[in-house]
Amino acid sequence: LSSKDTPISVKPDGVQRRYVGQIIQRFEKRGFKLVGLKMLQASDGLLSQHYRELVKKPFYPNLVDYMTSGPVVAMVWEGLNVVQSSRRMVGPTNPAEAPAGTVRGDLSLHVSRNVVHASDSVEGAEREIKLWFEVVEASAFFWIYV
Ligand code: DAT
Ligand code: MG
Repeated sequence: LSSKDTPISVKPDGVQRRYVGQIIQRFEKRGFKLVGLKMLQASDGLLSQHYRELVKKPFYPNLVDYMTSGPVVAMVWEGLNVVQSSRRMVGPTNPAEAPAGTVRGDLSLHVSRNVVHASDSVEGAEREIKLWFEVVEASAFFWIYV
């Protein structure tokens, strides 16, 4: 794992609203490289580890209902300063505070339907990649996340 990798996920509302392609395009245009991609139905167990700091929050049951309401498109992106830069591209947690030009600012309105996930730190990115993906050597020259 490298600090040049970060997970980005399209949440169920983003998939349902057909935003997967647009979201991928934003990160490709910026210059990041897609190194992992899969569609999956998140389980309660996976989410309780992913959102382990939030399980006691009053909104947590709603968060799980939302995150399990349909498939998620989970990705890993690679590139210079990708954790911080992708987080900036995604925008603040609450779309009401997200500037236009950010994914959340352009595509969403409400904190409980904020379209994408991005990690907020290198440590968090590493932890989440390990939780959601396996890394495999695809050839002598590169590794991919599956
Ligand atoms: P982020 O997704 O920007 O990293 P977070 O890690 O603090 O934000 O929270 C994870 C998700 O939980 C967030 O995308 C939406 C939901 N959430 C956070 N705060 C919330 C709140 N006050 N009310 C409802 N949902 C909230
Ligand atoms: Mg977070």
